[in-house]
Order: sequence, then structure tokens, then C-alpha cells
Amino acid sequence: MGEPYYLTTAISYPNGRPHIGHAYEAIAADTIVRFQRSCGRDARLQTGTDEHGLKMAQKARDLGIPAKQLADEMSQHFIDMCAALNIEYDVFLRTSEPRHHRASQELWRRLKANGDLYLGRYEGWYSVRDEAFYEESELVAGEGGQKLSPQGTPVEWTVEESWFFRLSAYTDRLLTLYRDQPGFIRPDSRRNEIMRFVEGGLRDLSVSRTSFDWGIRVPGDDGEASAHVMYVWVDALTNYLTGLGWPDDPATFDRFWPADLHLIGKDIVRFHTVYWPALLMSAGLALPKAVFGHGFLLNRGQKESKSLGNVTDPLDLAAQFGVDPLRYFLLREVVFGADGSYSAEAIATRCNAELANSYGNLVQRTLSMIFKNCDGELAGFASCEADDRLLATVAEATREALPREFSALNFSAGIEAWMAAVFACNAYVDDQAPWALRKTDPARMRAVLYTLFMAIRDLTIAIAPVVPTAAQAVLDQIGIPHDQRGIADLARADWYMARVASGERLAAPVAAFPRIVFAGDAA
Ligand code: ME8
Repeated sequence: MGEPYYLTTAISYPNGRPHIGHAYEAIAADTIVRFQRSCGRDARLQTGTDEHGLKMAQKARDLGIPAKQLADEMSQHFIDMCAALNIEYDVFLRTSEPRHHRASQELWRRLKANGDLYLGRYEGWYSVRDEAFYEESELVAGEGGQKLSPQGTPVEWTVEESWFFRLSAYTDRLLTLYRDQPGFIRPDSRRNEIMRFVEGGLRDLSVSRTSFDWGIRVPGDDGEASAHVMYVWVDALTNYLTGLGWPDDPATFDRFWPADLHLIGKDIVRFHTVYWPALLMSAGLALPKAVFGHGFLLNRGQKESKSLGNVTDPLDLAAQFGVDPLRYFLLREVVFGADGSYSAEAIATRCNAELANSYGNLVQRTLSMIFKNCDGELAGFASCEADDRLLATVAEATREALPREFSALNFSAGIEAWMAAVFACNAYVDDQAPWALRKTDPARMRAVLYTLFMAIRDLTIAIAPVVPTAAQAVLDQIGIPHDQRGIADLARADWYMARVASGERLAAPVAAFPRIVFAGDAA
């Protein structure tokens, strides 16, 4: 078994159906774990739904149904989204599960035992939409002068008896963490933002509520029922531990904790890099190695909203363009960490140029020529000398550049290096014109096709984490066994020798990426 690698996404609020932002995060996370597995690691992905709190309670009340029913119905849409987008998670955690209640209460007991919880009275601004407390100084004025959170959501004045967590006591330890581990908060722009916030001084955090009961009960002394439920973020963050079986299953927990990466959006970096490490320090648990705050996806540059009428269902996009093209587009088009924009035209244009016309065409014409001109026989290649220069270009892109960039979560840069190698292969085909060599120099034609065949193997294995279904179909056509499809296996040629030895022929190829035709397509 390879080295463990534990990746988590945010757990989504199931107060509505999944939107493009949820799909984006899930696709990025799935690509990371597939890439880590391809490199030989024992990678584990956890995702799920964040089902408690006022936001869920209010939505359920508006719909006239119990909160649990809302959570049950909506979380199923998130599970369905993962299935539709080919997200290979290991755990889908719902915070309403009993095991999660147990874990959250255990965390609470530890904070209490450490002397970090005390009873007080909360008076301040709260945003239900963000499930967050804000300082007066953070608020901005909306149209008509009403107060809004920095995220632009409504806030209400809240006065309530509450448990407090001594966050202020962790200010120095948090600043030391950010200084000693510069990679803890990524990208750097988010790190600077958080450091400024913490340097400004931290107040103790209100961590329980008494005005509603849709949440996890605060454990009372001597087992008596408490009137408090936990602040939803305390319970939500604990999900990362619950999914590893904490506190009941030390074997899994010890293997995978601390997490290698919490992948989240930029709006919730504060919860993950200030509150979460402080809670873990108090509970005596190790801290995650890194938190990455990705950017927001915008629909033609605009935030999606019901009032603008521009809300896109990610599953409609997947149905229209295909799951693999959608995955490819999102990771290729947007610099990971920055905000990005998408539109149907942009998806079609990008995928047609790169997946259909470049990579797909390379595969299709190479395999067709092997099928037609060589009767699909690979045996004839055995004595061929490959063109080392082209293969060196491909190897550099697929064994070095793409893995290096993907390890650093620079998906667009990794794919760009890969694309440059695809272009080099297509230029090689045009230059060598193997179709013309059939009559004039059949031995040379075989050498050219053999070179391309090996290049396609590398290119396909490298890009498989991004476009898993299409890549697996190409690897099936080429005949690489399932257990030899990793980046770690790129140098192996034994599968090829085995194919030659068995005398198996290549079948007529099936297009990996047909051209996307869509209504707005002028071509
Ligand atoms: O924040 N583009 O849940 P959530 C990209 N329950 N990402 C986006 C986005 C967009 N337009 N909109 C949202 C929560 N996201 C909490 C998390 S974790 C312990 C609790 C991202 O359903 C957002 O940043 O509002 C977050 O990472 C994820 O989608 C879920 O958002």
C-alpha cells in the first residue's frame, strides 16, 4: 500500500440543489485524488453535507417541512451530483449521522476539559446565510443603507446566552503557525489576508446557540440535557475527523490524520485557518498540513443568482458537453486559486480545440493508421526504433511537468505543458506524413506509428485524472492492463511486450472526444 494521502472538500449546505461551485470543487478534489493514486499513493477523498444550523432550519420552516426531511432530500442531490460527475469519494459524510454527533460531542468535551469553554452572553451581528459572526467594523453598507456582511449577506443583531471558546488565547500560536508553515494557507494571497485578520487581534468565539434546536446538543455536565446546540461551524469542521472514524477507530484515524489538504472556497478560509486549527490545538490533535482556498466560478463574469435568472445546473452542463469535457474545461480554463468565468461557448471552443481537434484527433488518426495500414498488428513494431526526440518531449511533459504542476495544484499549467506535447505529436504526424510512407518506406511508417503509439500511452495516462472515462477508453483500446495505468507505471513496456507476444490486434478505434456541436456554434 502506498503512502497515505487524505483530501477533503468542504461539506455543502443542502438547503438547495448543488450549483456549479459545488461541482467545481468536487471535480478539482477528484482530480487531485486520482492524480495522487496515479502516483502510487493510498489517497482518500471525503466529501458530504453540512446539515445543521439556522440556515437549514429557516429554509425547512419556509418550506413547511422538518429540517431532517430537507437534509435527506437535498443531500441525495449532492450524492447524485458526485455520481454524475464521476467523483470517486471514499466517504460521503452527512453531519446528521449519529457517528458525527458522537465525534462532535467528544471534541466539545476535550475543549471543555482543556479549560477553553466558558458560559457568557453573545451580543453582536450574525449572518444566517454565511452562518458567521461579524464585528461592527467589518460590516458594509448595502443599498438603502442597511448593514451587510463583507460577503454582502444580511446580518441581524443577536443577543443570546452562549458558550464561548477562548480563541483569543490562540492568537500567538496561530501567527507562529502561519510563519513557520508558509504552505499552511494557500494560495499566498489568502495567507496574507488571514495573517492581517489575526494580527488585528482575535475575540473569543461564540460556539453555541439556545434560540433553536436543529443542531448537535452540547453535552451537559453529568449527562443532563443541555439547552444549547453547538454553533454549526464547530460541528461542521469536525466532519473531517468523523469520516476517519474518530474517536472510535484509531487505526484509520492514525493512518490518515492529519489531512494532507482541506480544499475549500475562498469565502470559508477563515473558518479553516483560524477557528479550526485553534480548536484542534485545544483538543490536542494534530493540524492539517494545508488549506487551499480556490476561487469562485462566475457565469459570464457574473455571480449566479435566482434573481438574475442565470443559475446553471452543473448536471445540465455535463449532459450537454459530456462529463470529461466539463472537467477538463474547468481545470484548464481557470488558474486554480483565482476566480474564473465560464459559458457554453467557452466550454465548446476550448474542448473542441484541445480535446477533439488536438488530442482526440492524434489518437484517432494514429490508431486508425495502425488498424488500416498495419492490420492492427503491434508485433511488427517490435524491431522499430522510436524517435527519441519526440518521446523525450512527451516524457518531459507527462512524467515531469504535469506531475510537478498537479502536485502544486497548478492544474492549468500542468495541462498546458501536456497540451504542448500533444501539439508536438500532431506536428510530428504532419511532418512525417506516415500515410505517404506506406508505399515508399513501410519500415519507416511503422517506426513513426510506434513512436506515436508510445506517445499516446504517456499522454493518456498523464491526463487520466482529469478526463477519467475517455482516458480509460483509450487505454482499453491500446490494451494496457488496469493495474499499469498510473504515472508510476509510465516507464513500463511489459504490457506492450505481452500484447505483442499474444499476437492480439488493435481493433478499429472509437473516437475519444467527438467534436461538440452546440446551438451557438458558428462552425
Ligand atoms: O460553505 N464557485 O457550504 P456551501 C466556486 N457548509 N466555489 C463555490 C462557489 C462558486 N460560485 N460557491 C460556493 C459551506 N463555493 C459550508 C462549508 S466545511 C466544514 C463547511 C464553494 O454549500 C464554497 O466556497 O455554501 C465551499 O467551499 C463549497 O462550495 C460549499 O459551499
